[in-house]
Amino acid sequence: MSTYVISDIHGCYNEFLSMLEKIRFSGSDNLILAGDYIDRGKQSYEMLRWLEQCPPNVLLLRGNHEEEFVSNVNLMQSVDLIEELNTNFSSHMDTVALYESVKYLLRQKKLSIVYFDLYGTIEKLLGQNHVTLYDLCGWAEVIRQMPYHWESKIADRYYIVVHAGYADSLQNTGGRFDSLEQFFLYAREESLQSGGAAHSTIIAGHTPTTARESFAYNAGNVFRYYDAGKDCAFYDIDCGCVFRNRNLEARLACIRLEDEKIFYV
Ligand SMILES: [Mn+2]
Repeated sequence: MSTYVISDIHGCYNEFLSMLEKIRFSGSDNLILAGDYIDRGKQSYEMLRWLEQCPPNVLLLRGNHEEEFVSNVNLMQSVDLIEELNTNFSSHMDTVALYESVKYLLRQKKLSIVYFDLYGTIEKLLGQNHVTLYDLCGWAEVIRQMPYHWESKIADRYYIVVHAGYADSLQNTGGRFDSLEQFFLYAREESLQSGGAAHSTIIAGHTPTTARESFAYNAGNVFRYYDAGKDCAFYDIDCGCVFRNRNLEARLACIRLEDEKIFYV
């Protein structure tokens, strides 16, 4: 039995399946997915369908892109109520009309929100996959069940898996985050500067190791940093898979916690 972690699939469903094949993932293994299943990539729909029927030995954690997806769906539901649109949740055409209403109200600056469907994922789900508000609400509900982090002892080491970074209190994070949850979802170099936990290994994603300007740049290899003072290791396993069409270094990574072996596709 092994425990695997993958992060930042971003709609790269085929690569995700290739990875499951490569690690010969089976019913006796566990898999932790560290969030950002959707947006940017071509197969967000396939990922969402996979999430809604994912096997019991898979733990789904939340990424910032999921959090934002829920906000988008919440906004659509609010507009439906406030504008009294009486959207039929099972009607694709009604859902498209509601989407257009939200866009219209945003253009008219009649909503307090600036961003809506920033990556065009909902537009694509509507245009290519003919989804309905019922589908969108179902996926939002799956996401609302997702915890922000997971922790457990494996082979005498304490492991924490989280989307972006881990901190046990907001105190030392310099006031840049409103809540610990925001830190879990959005931390970048802060996860090294003010995050961490004593005698632990943290596995996160969020910052592509293909981004040359980022703290975690490592030419598309998994980034590892060890803080000897805290005895805390930090892994960034987001190797930028979704950018592979414009970056030769980009790929999907997976780490096995029992021996910290890394796999790539
Ligand atoms: Mn992210």
